[in-house]
Amino acid sequence: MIGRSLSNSVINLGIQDQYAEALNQLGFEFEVLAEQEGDASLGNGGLARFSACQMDSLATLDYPAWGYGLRYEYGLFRQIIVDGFQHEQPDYWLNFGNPWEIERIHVTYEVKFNGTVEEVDMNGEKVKVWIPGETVEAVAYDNPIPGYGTKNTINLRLWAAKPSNQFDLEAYNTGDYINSIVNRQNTEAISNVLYPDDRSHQGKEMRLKQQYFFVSASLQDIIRRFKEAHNNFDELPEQVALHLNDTHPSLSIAEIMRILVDEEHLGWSKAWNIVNKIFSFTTHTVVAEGLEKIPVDLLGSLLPRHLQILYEINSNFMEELKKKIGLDYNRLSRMSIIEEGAVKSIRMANLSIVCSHTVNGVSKVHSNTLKTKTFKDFYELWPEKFQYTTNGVTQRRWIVVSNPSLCALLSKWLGTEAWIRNADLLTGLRDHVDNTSFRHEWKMVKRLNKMRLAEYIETMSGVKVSLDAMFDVQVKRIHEYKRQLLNIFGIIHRYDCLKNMDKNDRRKVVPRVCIIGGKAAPGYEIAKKIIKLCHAVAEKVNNDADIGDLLKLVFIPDYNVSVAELVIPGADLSQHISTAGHEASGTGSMKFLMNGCLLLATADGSTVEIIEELGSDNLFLFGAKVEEVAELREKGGALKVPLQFARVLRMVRDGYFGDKDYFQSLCDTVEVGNDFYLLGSDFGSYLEAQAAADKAFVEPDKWIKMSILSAAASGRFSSDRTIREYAERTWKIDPCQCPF
Ligand code: TH1
Repeated sequence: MIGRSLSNSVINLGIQDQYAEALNQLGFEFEVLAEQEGDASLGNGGLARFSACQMDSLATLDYPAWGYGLRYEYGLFRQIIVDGFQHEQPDYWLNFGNPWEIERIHVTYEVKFNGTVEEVDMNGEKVKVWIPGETVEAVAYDNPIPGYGTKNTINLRLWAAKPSNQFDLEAYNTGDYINSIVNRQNTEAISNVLYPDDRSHQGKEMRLKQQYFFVSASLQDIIRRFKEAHNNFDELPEQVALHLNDTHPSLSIAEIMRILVDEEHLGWSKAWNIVNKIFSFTTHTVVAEGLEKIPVDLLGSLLPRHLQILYEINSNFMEELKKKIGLDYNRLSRMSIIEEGAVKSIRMANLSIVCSHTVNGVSKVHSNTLKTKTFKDFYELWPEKFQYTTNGVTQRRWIVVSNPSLCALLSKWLGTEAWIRNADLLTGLRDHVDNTSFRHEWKMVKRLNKMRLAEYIETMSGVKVSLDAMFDVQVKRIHEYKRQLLNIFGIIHRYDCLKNMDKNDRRKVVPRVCIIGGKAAPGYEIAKKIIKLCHAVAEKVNNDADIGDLLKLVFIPDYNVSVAELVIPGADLSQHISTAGHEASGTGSMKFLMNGCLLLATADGSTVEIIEELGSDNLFLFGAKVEEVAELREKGGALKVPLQFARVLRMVRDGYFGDKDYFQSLCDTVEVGNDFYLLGSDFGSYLEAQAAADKAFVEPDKWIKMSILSAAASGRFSSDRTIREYAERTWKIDPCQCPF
């Protein structure tokens, strides 16, 4: 999820001024031109954006790395809002061409599907041969990723599917010309569209095809490069580190075994010894239900040889495991790569753990959950495999590109631009926190960014907002666990209080502009209802002349990377309020932190580490802790819920915001006894945290100090730190500078 590339590229190449000057001479303004560029949205949310940040850091830190992915013709859908409802529109982002990519018409590989496996005799030895039924061609499109302050530029290679010439031959033989052309279109469809589901896996055939297509082309590319310099595979583990970014590419384990055993004839145990030294794996999810599973039937018909290989890996693993733990059948079945049951499936996470030398979590809390719950059995077996590397974000995009005025201010007061390559230097801001002119300049920068955001809000939604109000932002994918509903309930409560307040009391109230943005997966009904409720509440509140500027609610449509670049610098407060134990890491909070935005958050995911850096006095913390959640859930119907929560719920149920019937099922999800994400039990402390934020906001000096300290604490959350940890601990690679 790269977003736009122009600004980032000229900044990283260090030619920003010259480029702007050259454009000027041609009669164009850089800022205006940059906004014409469309976003590359080839992923869903945090996972995909994290990959983009990692690529930027890999390039900047001179690591010899490649990124691989799919060149979807349709990226993540565009969200439009009609009558408060989300509608999805195709993102045909290649319509005007993509100036950043280089088509490598000669870098193509055949990817095969379906067919049968036959056993043939080869020099007296029985070997398995896969006779595929369908062949597709993968064509490479290279997207250069320039590092900052280095000549090093790395490559993001994206694969597009093209029909293979084999079709033409078949058509010629059978004379079925028209059908062969239709088939061609089916094969091209493989890289057509990104699945818009964030975290839900439906066992769709096309998605599996996409995964294998991506894996097969990438591995052929990697092995071809390796073979150019080596005539056997002994050195593969020293020369190649393959990182599985979640389980989506984990079919590569079976694929590389197939290549080494069937095509390179290495023999199983030799191949296995190589394979289990080259893979490392990061899991980005928390709950077991979120883990990817592929139905055996589906896999068997699409990739028959791979299914055999997976069975063999599993059977060897089960044998080894029995030797270690004995005949504990429950545990054996929990750890098996194959899940027996109504739908027999491959557990991709188990596969990845068994075959990787390292299993990474994305934050401290997440890693603890992996060790004590999700993958407890595996942790007990291989404690040394489990590590954590906390996520990060690149300050090049999230400060330098998106907040030029803050960038200038930081360089001025730190006396250097070195923080752009070394974010730890941001701690130097702490030295100036009591300096009044620094604080004043800091405040001006925030105001400028708020102005930019206010203009955008007015253009997008027609709502005029006051710059004196606190800009309170929650932008991320819409999910029940992320609890946008808690935010909306808080806003309803605020509105209700304002309505019941006399004029004198109202004068003391801190005006708020509540900003919510994010996409719901097209099939996720509850998430879509949350978006509608947000609009229904906004409609009522924003048109209430009696309330005026005291409260506004705006939904920012089509949240994507470039919208984030505008929204994040303009936020005073941002919300990261997932039910504790559900957000593996969360990276949005790090971007806000870097931009001097205060956080209102639960102790979940990376927030726990942000607190370690920042101190709990400098953010607004609330809600149940990870270790309390299970007990609260057990209480069920006996759980204590504040009266205010019941009142807000009643208002929605009674149709105070219209669409009474439509919202009932949404209300059911948080009704006492059914409130899995614990909105009710966290509501009281949520309101307290909100009140504390209001109180701090009316003391500008205090607020600005907290804002400066937030940015000063953000260095640890640079993806440069993340990548360095991966390079040193997991991949064991050294920087490798461009020699000329
Ligand atoms: C996200 C996690 O939810 C988030 O907490 C984390 O910061 C981010 O990954 C980066 O580590 C995930 N997004 C997805 C998307 C899919 C499947 C699993 C995850 S986990 C499609």
